[in-house]
Amino acid sequence: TNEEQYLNLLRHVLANGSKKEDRTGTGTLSVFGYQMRFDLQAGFPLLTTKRVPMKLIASELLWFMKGDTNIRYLLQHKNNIWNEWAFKKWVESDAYDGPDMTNFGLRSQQDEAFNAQYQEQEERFVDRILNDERFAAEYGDLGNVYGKQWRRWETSQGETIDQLKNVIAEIKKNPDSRRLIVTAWSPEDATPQRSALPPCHTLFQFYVADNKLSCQLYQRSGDIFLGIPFNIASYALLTHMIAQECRLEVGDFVHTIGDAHIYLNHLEQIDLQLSREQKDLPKLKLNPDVASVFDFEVGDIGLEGYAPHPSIKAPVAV
Ligand code: DHF
Ligand code: TMP
Repeated sequence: TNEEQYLNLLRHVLANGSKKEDRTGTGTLSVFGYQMRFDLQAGFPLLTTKRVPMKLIASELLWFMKGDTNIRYLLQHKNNIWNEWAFKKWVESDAYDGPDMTNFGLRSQQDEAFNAQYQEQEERFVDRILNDERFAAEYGDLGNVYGKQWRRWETSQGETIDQLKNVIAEIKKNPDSRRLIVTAWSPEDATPQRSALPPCHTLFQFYVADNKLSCQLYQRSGDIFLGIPFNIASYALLTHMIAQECRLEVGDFVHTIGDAHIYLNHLEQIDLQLSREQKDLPKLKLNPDVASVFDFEVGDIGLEGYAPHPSIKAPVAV
């Protein structure tokens, strides 16, 4: 089944992963190169062995599709999943004059008193992004992340390329093309100065056969417990939306991962998840009246029959 693909990835990395240190100082079990395939006709690939918040996946994807890179939109949709990376830029800037937040991700997990300080600073930050437009413009922006790369790619000639719009036009005009690619990775931008987090989903490609639209993602780095369940659902949703506009059925989502890792502070959560029985996958319900992918709003995206096991909390490595 679809969910089995993911559960097998968990088992595979637990059994075969190498102990590997990482940028965040957390430590991981990791394998290099892994592929999953989800048949989108067999149900929407949202995990049922833990609750995955579809509303957050939808608002994040719409944010990318609008070409927006400022977390203000996410916060207005009560979506906090990118806060830490904007906050990091803020506390590392010259304008920040609060208590020292160096390495806040790890320290907040180890030190109660520090965690209280950190929570307070992050709350203030979020408040200011929501209420102070000038502050938001300066410190809410994550730089050259997905929205920018998909919709407003900058060439060395100073032109911009709308990769997402172009690829959709090409799917309609030339569905047999083998060049249906959107890339987020730019060697120029993959530096800490130019993007808060160099794109994890590096490149994706579409494919049409038998009147079905398939999508494959190459993800250079995957946090298997936290990020990957979001990424699977997000690209599955994107494929459904584009298929609707192009009047195609959906085919497969193929997910290829480079460094596929389990953070060492997620092991207990994963044991719990693997002890649970899978349930039936939900069905995605898109408003059929939306004719262009760029017109979708959160309310046009619904799920039917999602009755998962409870969510499982885990710390995110920053
Ligand atoms: N860094 C790391 N280390 N892992 C990531 O997965 C990750 N993902 C990013 C940015 N940086 C990252 C963007 N996507 C969550 C999920 C996806 C995501 C960021 C965070 C997350 O924390 N999910 C929680 C609940 C979120 C909530 O309810 O607010 C989860 O349990 O799925
Ligand atoms: P890295 O830049 O050192 O690879 O760190 C990025 C971390 O974020 C890594 O654990 C992968 C994870 N991640 C995902 O799994 N999915 C995502 O969509 C994003 C943005 C990050």
